[in-house]
Amino acid sequence: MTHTTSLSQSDAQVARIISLEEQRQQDKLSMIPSENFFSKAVREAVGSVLMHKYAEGNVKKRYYEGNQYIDELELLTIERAKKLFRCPPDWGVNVQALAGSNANLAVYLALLEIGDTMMGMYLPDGGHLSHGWSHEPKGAPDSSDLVYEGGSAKVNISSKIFKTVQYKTSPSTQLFDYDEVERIAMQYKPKLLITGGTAYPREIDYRRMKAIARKVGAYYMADIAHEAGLIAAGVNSSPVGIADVVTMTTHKTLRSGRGAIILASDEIIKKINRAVLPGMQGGPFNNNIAGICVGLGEAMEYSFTTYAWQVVRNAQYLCRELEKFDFKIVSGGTDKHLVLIDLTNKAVLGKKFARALDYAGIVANYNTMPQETRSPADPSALRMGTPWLTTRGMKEGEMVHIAAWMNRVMVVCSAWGELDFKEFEERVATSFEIMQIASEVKELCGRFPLEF
Ligand code: DSN
Repeated sequence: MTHTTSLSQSDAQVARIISLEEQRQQDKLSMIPSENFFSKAVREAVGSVLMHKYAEGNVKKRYYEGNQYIDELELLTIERAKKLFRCPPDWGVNVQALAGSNANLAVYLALLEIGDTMMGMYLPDGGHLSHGWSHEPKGAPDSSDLVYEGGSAKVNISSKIFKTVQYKTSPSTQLFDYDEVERIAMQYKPKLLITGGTAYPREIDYRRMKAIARKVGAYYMADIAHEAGLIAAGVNSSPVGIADVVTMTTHKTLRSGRGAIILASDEIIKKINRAVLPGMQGGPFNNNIAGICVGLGEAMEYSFTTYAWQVVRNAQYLCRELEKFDFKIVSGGTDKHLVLIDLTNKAVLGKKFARALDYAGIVANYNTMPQETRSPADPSALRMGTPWLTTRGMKEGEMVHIAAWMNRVMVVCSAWGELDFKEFEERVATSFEIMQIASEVKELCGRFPLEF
């Protein structure tokens, strides 16, 4: 074996795993809203020789020699991000944070002192771990109050080093009650107000949030990880130029490989750059930055705007079709790529339904929901999304089939809703009807092949 031997010749075990994963992606409907399928160009850039180079520091201020081309790449990525997200002229960009949580932590380290208070969305309602999560070790948190102060079990590093307080969605609408968010902010006086998360299907009023932050003297950070591509395309509204800092991951709706981008005023971005390095990371992953750069280039094309509109249309159509089968959609619909289904009126809840759907070839994830009464390990809801299917070229007609298949899966497995998880899975795995649905799903996928 030499340095130039191909993977299939040098490591049959890893080659086999990759080939099986390719087949899985090809044959199933990937509907986890935070996933997408990247172009060959993005994947080529990520797999390139750029991964060999150390580039600690910022453009033209590196601690290692030989970074002429890495500088050029990082600068190009920054310029593309500024253009795509329509940054004000006095805003800067960081593309080095390795992932979304790192990006958020870098913002906290740049803007807060240890022990300061941050205020974000309540995790079970659809917030994100990195916005601060702690809870009492036993029992579900009290769901009657619209504010959550956390508990003694500090789960995320953000809650270990900062005080975290969280606002919930309104129990009647499952939407933000901005007056209530303002009341909570006035009471707790956070130094940082955060919006964004993983399962809020509606647009956020960024101007209102900024006004609340301003009123209490807080910075405002908008985490747009999920909807970054929709914002870039102008399909969702943008917090850029409104919030003090905007963070995002690049691999969800933005379809640009794995990584993160931080946008902020030049003054704030300087602090953030220092928080990323030397604050918490070493050398950036240049190959991932190249993937981001290529993805941003793709997102500037007209076809990406069409794609983003179709992502939302597909999600909205899916909601409509699911409602015909008495699936309850959290907040009554979606403005985005994601759909949260409240299964409390069904015989099978999120965890079992997600597993049954996977056997049927539809890959989603179980999720908590507003007013959740169950554990996050076995919650009431199912979260789905349309970014990947839309990349495959699927449209409204395919959503009709998907909703009907989902209903068939629910009808079949409802009879086993009371079984424990292991027994439930055994029934599902041997069900002729589920196998039949899986083969219909595979046939549909075959008509929208992925190019590996
Ligand atoms: N894991 C991501 C998601 O699925 O939404 C968030 O980090």
